[in-house]
Parts: sequence; C-alpha cells; structure tokens
Amino acid sequence: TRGLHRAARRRVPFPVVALVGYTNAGKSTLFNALTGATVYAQDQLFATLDPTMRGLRLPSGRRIILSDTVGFISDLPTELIAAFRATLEEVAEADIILHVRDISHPDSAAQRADVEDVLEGMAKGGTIEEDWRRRVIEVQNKADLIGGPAAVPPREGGVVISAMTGDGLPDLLAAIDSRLTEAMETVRYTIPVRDGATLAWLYAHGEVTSRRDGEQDIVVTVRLLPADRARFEMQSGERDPPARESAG
Ligand SMILES: Nc1nc2c(ncn2[C@@H]2O[C@H](COP(=O)(O)OP(=O)(O)O)[C@@H](O)[C@H]2O)c(=O)[nH]1
Ligand SMILES: [Mg+2]
Repeated sequence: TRGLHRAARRRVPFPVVALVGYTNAGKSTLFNALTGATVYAQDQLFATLDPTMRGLRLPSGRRIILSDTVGFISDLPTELIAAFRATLEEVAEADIILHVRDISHPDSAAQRADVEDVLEGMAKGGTIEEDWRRRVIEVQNKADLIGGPAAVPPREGGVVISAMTGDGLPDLLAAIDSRLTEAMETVRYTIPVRDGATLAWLYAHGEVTSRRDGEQDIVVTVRLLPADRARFEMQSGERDPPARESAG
C-alpha cells in the first residue's frame, strides 16, 4: 500500500512537506490545523493519496502536500516498527521536514537531540542528503503551555507556535514558503521558438531570470522548485526533451 501511495504521490507535482517529531509532539494537531481550513478536498489529484497527506496553499499561492507521520521516535512496540519505517520513507522523499517539538515537555532538549541524531544517521546511511539541516524547519509547539518565551530559541528559520490555539501558524506558513524559495534551483533550457506552450509553462511555474531569443531557439534561465523541475523535465521528455544545463 505504501508503495502505491508513493507512486501516486510522485505524480502529484507539488513539494512535499513532512511532519516529524516525537509521538505526542502535536504533529497531527498541527496537520489538522494547517489543512483544516484550506484543504481542497474536491481536487482529484489528492483522491489517490492516503489520508495522512493533504494539499494546502501557502500565502504565496504555492501548493504543497503536507504529510503527517506516526511518531518519529517513540517507545516503539514491535508492531510500530513497520510504521516507523514508513516514516523514514516519508522523510527521505520530503522537500521540507517540519521537526515538531513539544517545548513544554521536561525532556524536550533530549528529544530534539534524539530526532536530529536519527536524521544525521539517515544522512550517514545515504537515505537523505548530507545537507538535511537546510530542509528542516524547527517548530516549537505547545507554546501556550509555557509562560513566556521558549527557554531555547528555535534553530535559524524555526518558529514558535501553538497548534492548539493557532498562534504562530501564519509565521510557519511563511517559513515554509521562504525555505522553498531557498531550495529553488537555477536551470537553463533551450526551447524551440515554435514551442510557446513550454515557454509559457516556465513563466507560470518559475522565475525566468534571463532570456535570449534566437532564430530557432529561445534560451531561458529559470529558477524552479526541484518538484517543478522534475515535472517539467518529465513532461517535456515525453515530447521533445529540452536541452538543459545547470546554471549556477
Ligand atoms: N496545550 C497544547 N496541546 C497540544 C498542542 N498541540 C497538540 N497538543 C496536544 O498534544 C497531544 C498530542 O497531540 P498529537 O497531535 O496527537 O501528537 P502527535 O503524536 O505528534 O501526532 C494531544 O492531546 C493534543 O491535543 C498545543 O499546541 N498546545
Ligand atoms: Mg499523530
């Protein structure tokens, strides 16, 4: 079933944002808080996805898929080991990882270290990239339970929220948006002049930073999200692959 879900997800051309963290950190509460108001249930694309994934729209207008997971680390009874494996797979395929923490928990600091150790272990094992920290946003949850500011501020780019009261959720959405912007890749394509549709697609989905019009071809440099780049190259590959070179 997981394999089918994954195959379905690969056809959905949006960045995937996965929630990880200790059991009870508030992942599912956050998942519901973020997607409850903005879910587009009628969207056919998501009919094939499992219920732990939902689409939502960021303030920029960008669509993402939010993926809830079982506890990343927990007291793992045996039957949970399979579920734990599924979580690792979600993480491996995510564009952004939200590390949800219960900052009211007495072991909060040790829990953070545990989760980061697991991510580092995955990086050493080749399951995720070495620079995984660039993809993680630390989400300090349950701020409503502590009086005053968090004892330890979140890592750079992180946010303090309460999934229960909704405090900080706009900041979190903005943080996801800006992390995705940072993840954009600059690529250069050579597109035949007659292929106006392809050019229009690039303008709609990316930021075209330069363009040179020739007699036969147009050379465009464009900033694209990895998910969009993959979609573009897959789609155009079926017709007439554009010549691509990495630019910067
Ligand atoms: N006070 C408070 N409780 C929260 C908050 N977020 C989640 N919870 C509670 O923490 C418990 C675990 O939440 P859940 O979303 O199931 O955690 P998960 O295991 O990480 O998915 C539930 O009782 C939630 O109601 C929060 O921001 N503030
Ligand atoms: Mg949960």
